[in-house]
Amino acid sequence: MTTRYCLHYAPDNASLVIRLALEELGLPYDTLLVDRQAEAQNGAEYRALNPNGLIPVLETPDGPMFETAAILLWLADRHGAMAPPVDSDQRAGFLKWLFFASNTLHADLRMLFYPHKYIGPSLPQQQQLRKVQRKRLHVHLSNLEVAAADKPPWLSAEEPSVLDLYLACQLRWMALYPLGCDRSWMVLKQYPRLHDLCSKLELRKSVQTARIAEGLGATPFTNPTPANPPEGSAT
Ligand SMILES: N[C@@H](CCC(=O)N[C@@H](CS)C(=O)NCC(=O)O)C(=O)O
Repeated sequence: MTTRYCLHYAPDNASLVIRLALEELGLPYDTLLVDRQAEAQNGAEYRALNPNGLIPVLETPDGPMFETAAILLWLADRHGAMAPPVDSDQRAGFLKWLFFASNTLHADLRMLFYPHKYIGPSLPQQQQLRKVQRKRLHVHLSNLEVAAADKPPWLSAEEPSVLDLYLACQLRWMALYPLGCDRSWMVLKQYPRLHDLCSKLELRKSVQTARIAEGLGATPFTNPTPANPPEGSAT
């Protein structure tokens, strides 16, 4: 029997990466909206699935999973696609950048989006943290751009890897959030190989499906506009 997954999601949240992976893998799934306006991610029901109160959660036959990269790797391994297999000579390169995307890039992005959670309520301090984070993110993207130059099959290749999806979504969020803040610092074309990856992904059916489901606009990665979802809200 084919497993039917259940994705706890909010539009344009990290759950978008998992939706894209499920679509690419052609797996059956249902979605359950996490109402961010009501802070449902902090409610007892949601914390029973993810005690950290973070979106996404994917319900699997092995129990609820959280942490975007863990879910991506699990799906790729379980379904034998979108990542180099364990015995491949490409596995090491793929894993190191996947972990980087999760524990450094995404973690740094969170500080840009939620500075109060890291440095407290002082606005000047939050501004300072954001300034530092923007510089860090530029360095990270420059390093990824260099890694992409070698054209590894798990980065910017014709067939997307779970890492490609994760990076494209993070590039989108960097260019869009936080709404109402200066975002001119992020110009994707400064990173032509990452731009190329985003352009290629935008042609995929998975992206078109997610665009409609989450109201992401015509060019969600190369020229993102704020989400206008049919249900729920991004923040
Ligand atoms: N490390 C987590 C981060 C997930 C994350 O930052 N989720 C955001 C939505 S994009 C969230 O739940 N934000 C709500 C909050 O921080 O209260 C992962 O990789 O899944």
